[in-house]
Amino acid sequence: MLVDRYDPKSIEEKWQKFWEKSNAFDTVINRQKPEYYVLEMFPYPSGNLHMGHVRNYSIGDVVARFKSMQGYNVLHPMGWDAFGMPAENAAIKHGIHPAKWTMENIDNMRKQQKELGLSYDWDREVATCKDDYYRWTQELFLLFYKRGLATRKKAAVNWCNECNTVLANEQVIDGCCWRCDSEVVKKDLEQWFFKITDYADRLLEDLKELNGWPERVRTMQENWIGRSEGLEFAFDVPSIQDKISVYTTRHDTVYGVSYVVLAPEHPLVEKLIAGKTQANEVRTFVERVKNQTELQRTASDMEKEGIFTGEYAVHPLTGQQIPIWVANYVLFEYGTGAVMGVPAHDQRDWLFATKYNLAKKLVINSPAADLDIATMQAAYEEDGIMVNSDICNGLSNEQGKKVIADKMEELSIGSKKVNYRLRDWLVSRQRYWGAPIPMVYCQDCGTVPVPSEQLPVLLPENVNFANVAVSPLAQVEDFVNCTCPTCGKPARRETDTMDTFICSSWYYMRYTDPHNDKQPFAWDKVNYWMPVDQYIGGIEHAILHLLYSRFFTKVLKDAGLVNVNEPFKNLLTQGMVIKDGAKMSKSKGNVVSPEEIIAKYGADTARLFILFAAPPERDLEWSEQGVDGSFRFINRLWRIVEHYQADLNKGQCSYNPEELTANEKKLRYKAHHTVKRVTDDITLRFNFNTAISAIMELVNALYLHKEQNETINAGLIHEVISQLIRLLAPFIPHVTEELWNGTIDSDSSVHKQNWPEYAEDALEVSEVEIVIQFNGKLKEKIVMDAQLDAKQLEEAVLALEKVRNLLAGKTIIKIISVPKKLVNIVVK
Ligand code: ANZ
Ligand code: ZN
Repeated sequence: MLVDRYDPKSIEEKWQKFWEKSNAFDTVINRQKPEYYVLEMFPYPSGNLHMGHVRNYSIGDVVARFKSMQGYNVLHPMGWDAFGMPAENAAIKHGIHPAKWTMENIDNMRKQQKELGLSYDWDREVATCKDDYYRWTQELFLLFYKRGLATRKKAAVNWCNECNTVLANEQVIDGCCWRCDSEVVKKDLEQWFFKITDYADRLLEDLKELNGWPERVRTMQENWIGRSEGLEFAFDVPSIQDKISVYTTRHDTVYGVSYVVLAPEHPLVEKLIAGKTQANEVRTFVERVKNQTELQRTASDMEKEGIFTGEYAVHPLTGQQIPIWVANYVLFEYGTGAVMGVPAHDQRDWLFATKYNLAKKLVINSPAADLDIATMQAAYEEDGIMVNSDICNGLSNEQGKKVIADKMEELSIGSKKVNYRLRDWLVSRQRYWGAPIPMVYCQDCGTVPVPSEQLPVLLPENVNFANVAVSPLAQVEDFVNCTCPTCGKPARRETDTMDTFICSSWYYMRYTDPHNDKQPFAWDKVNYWMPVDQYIGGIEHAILHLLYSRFFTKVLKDAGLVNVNEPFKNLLTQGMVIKDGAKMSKSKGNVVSPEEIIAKYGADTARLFILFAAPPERDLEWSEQGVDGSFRFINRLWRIVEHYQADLNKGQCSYNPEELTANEKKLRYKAHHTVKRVTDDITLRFNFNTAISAIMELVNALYLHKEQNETINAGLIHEVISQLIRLLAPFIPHVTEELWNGTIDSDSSVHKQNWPEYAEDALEVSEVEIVIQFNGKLKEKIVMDAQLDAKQLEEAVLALEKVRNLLAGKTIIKIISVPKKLVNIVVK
């Protein structure tokens, strides 16, 4: 029995307890059913859920519950991306241990998630900071090492002074730290790298397979990988008996070279200036530029700076003397760290040559109008016809590219080359709260991996967080001093920890076998569930997490641990939650806390509002009236079901569709039509907002039906309300459970029901709107009997008075009649 007033608080607590006790969402492998893996990006345990989380999880929960009702075996897990800086900062600031801080936050956020009624299989929960998880992260690190994909090398790396640690390239956003937004500087350090560049071509190529990803994300990854096809060739520098290799994608302009530029970090710089009068001046320049950020060096609106080395190179095709410069805009890490300067055809070089008075030579002429270098105001970067280019004169520059590349290859001066913008992934961090890198340095044996059976390398608990200048682990003697696993002599342990993006690169596979203590996951389990069918998360991970996870999956596939090539088949990037025109965030002070909304209206209202207010991929504007409207809708739903409950309690009885009254037919049509619309909206587009508004219309139709009819067709009402409750179950799981339980069936859960299906015959409408055209132009729209065939329809239309009037004085040439749609009369 239903009470007469909707009371979210008692209902929600009751059903949450019930689901938990009955293990309602526990998942096991079941080969009788098709499987479906839906996943929301696991959160960092910051302490409290925000509306962005609520949105993310509500979307995932609808998909999970919908697919489950459709007969899929659904995996829907949740866990914690639990290592990382904020925990450590809390330790530094408030003296609370990162482990304690993290676990308390997890407890609180899990409680909040449970209050939202999310259908997670909690038995599969993982936290990356627990040793039963990071033990396997360490194992995977060793696997990368064994496969030659983890290497330690010295490089100029990104350093954040605020976070006191290095950062990967992907974590530097516009020259600033992704986490704290302070400026990133370069430091020469020895660090661990994952060789993601070995997979650059596959990461790029396989983007084509990802049809279920937003185009935007694929493009972002494509640009980040940045494949370019060019030519690498060398200029001789006789005075130092050496060569300068350059990489160019515009070798068609090679006859227009007027200088060669080295990156300040280039090893030849010192050799070129040794003993020269300007040596010190160049050195001062180099030191200054090295401290500039990459952004300062490359942004197009930043002034380029350079200095002449005093030396000349020999042009390989013309034999000309070419001055050698050093400039800030050449990056050491890209290509060969040196470029040929072609002022006439590269705007950056144009500005540089203008500033330093270097020669400009036109070698590509515009096909539209002759160019003159003396009057040009900017570089000509377009395609054109080659001039001043010896054997290539008269060719298109595309043809010229080929001729020059072939010639250089023939003369063994150069070779065609593919370059990627993608750099290796810097994975070591000088921080405490991460998975320790399982390596040991021994004087005799060198770098020695910790043997698998000695894992985990546990994080020591007693650590000094006060001295932030030195990595915390490096200050723990007991941790640092160890014995070499190979020779048993005293050795030193690696004190860096892993980038937390390593932990999050494989968690979705661990979910498939979370309690395995022999391996990261078992072959049969991971392959039963993988790939993730639907992944849902924020666009901010378009490159970072999503690229790393793709890389991980490919490496693990090569290592024979999993048999999929790509981890995430479909990706949905949800929009932001906006309030008063700005992203809802603490710093903007416009936060509405989920707890507050749940306390006031209940979780079902919060979920319904969030799902109804905007399609998942669009930004969602928070609105108090909207929340209130959702609450009122649930109340309305409650009252109509309550109104009919006596009839519903009788159980299902049959009705004969042929014997329905016109009003009953209309209601039946509306209900079945709604089932179709909602199913399509969810399946084809995840358009939850339009699905919900269709359901709202059905509720309106029920109210209208109630007003218009004194007699009740119990069979029909039972069918319609049973459909209605099931349609709403994925969106508002608590109240639908209560309604189902109180009226349709007190012995079963609505969430274990089949998704409603529609009967084709119910969709047949008795009347339809017919469009009447004259010579293809719309004249009238008239509601007519839907059963008319083409001939009958034509006759009926011609019999209409309006049509007869329109026809007066005209001759009919032809009539096109399409049943249920239109009649087009061709007249003269
Ligand atoms: C000569 C030239 C003439 C260029 C011209 C362009 C236009 P992508 O497509 O990104 O690979 N380049 C090469 N290495 C560089 C480095 N380490 N730092 C800064 N710039 C570098 O770009 C390749 C082009 O970027 C190359 O082609 C080179 O400039 C520049 F009319 O060479 B080009
Ligand atoms: Zn040793």
